[in-house]
Amino acid sequence: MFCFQCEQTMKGIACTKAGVCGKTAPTANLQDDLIGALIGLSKVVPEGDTDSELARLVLDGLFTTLTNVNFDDPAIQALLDKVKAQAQNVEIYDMDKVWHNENEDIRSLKALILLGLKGMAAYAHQAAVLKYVDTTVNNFFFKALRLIGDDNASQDDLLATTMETGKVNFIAMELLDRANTEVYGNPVPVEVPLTIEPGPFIVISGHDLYDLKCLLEQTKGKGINVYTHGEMLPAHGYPELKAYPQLKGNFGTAWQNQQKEFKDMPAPVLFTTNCIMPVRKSYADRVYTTSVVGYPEMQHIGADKDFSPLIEQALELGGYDEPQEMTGINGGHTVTTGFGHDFVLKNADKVIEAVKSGDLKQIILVGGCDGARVGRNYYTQFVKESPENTLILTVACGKYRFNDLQLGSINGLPRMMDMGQCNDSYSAIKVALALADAFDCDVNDLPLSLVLSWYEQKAVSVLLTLLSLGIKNIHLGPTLPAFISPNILDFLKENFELTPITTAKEDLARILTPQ
Ligand code: FSO
Ligand code: SF4
Repeated sequence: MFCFQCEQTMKGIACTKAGVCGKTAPTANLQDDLIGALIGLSKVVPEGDTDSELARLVLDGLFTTLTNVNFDDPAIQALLDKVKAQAQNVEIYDMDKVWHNENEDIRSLKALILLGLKGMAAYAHQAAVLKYVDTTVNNFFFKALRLIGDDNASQDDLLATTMETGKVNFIAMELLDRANTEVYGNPVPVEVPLTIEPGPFIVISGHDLYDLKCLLEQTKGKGINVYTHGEMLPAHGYPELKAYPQLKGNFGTAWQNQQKEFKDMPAPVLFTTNCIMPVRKSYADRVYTTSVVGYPEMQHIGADKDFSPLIEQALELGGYDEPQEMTGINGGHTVTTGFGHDFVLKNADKVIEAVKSGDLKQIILVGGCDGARVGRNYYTQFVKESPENTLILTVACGKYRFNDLQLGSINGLPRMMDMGQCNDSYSAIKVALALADAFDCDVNDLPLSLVLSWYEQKAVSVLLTLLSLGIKNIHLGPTLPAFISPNILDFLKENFELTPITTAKEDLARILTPQ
């Protein structure tokens, strides 16, 4: 096996014997075959003519191979068979030609494109579930896969396609934003309790709001409470979802703590997307997967979204007898979310006024994934030490490091605003572009800094989007991706001023010093 797609890759180089994430070598090889088959398929499909069913298969295939999504070989094999059945002459492209390409810059660019595609597939998949599809996005998957499978692809072509991946991912994120806000309404700010009430409950993890909606419908009037987990937290802000009285609060913190947090939980948990970790015996009887998620021997809920097995088990287990006062990482009892672009832009005058009066010196997006690496406490320190004249915007699961802190307010706006899941980076970009308009300046001249944390491939696609929009001076951590070669890194540093994080103190000082 060879895999270096995520931040926790072995020794910062690659997993070659088994994945640090728990992925076995046979599973990794099967996933490579699936990608190879998708590349093979892209070569036999007429260009620019992808029907939506075929595109959906590509989304399923790519999403399945994201970090912490599917560990179940029979499920991956079934998808592989489905791809091969699409045309008579689908050849499985040998992925070793990518992973072990003797030109490390070509390998690096092909990896950047492929991993960006995987992230984008996750977003397009979530949108497609709500029947929102986009032809440009769908066609691009095939075009980019073809290029990855082209042994003579030039560095220039690959570089151009890397940037195009970012551009198209922006369309995919916009599509998903439209899907979520049109179907569930524009998010509104909401305070979410971390206390678990007595009685039966179900925990729902991952990013898919449709799965949550189905679960809320099916638990109506059954005396079962529903708690979000991980990236599902921002669901509380959507009017159509928060209207369900049994959607009570949020359970636990970010994905990497699940093995500890689910251990004694008297309730079932549903994984709708990443991040599922190797399931420990202590809670294996309570884990359910759906959609592209899979784990050996766990019960999988199919496309009919019949959640009755979870509902029955929740009732049987009965939940806690007493309220469980759980807290965030910093001891807080509640967290807030729901600060999407609609809310922030409606309050843009307050932000603009605060900047003009000097009350607000810098807006800082501290966003991205969480993970197990110790160095990630940088993000907690960064937010804790950010001065009172800064506004912290955040997205994705890295926020669990600081989202229970009380940071006060500026001009009536909370100093920390959770804009949502990683895909809601779209909201942050939309706000940044609108502010640039209002100040009549380039987005890079705004009092705005980006301090990002990455873990898996959705972060890669978001980073490519930011670069494709010409957004510079991004601070990236906790470590740099193994798949970026020294030359490509130099290119990114020179052209986009991409900067590795240092210490919270140093980076804050640099960000807050006028250039
Ligand atoms: Fe986190 Fe996992 Fe959203 Fe990622 S839950 S790490 S960027 O999958 O998707 O932020
Ligand atoms: Fe290793 Fe990450 Fe790949 Fe898992 S997903 S095998 S941890 S690089």
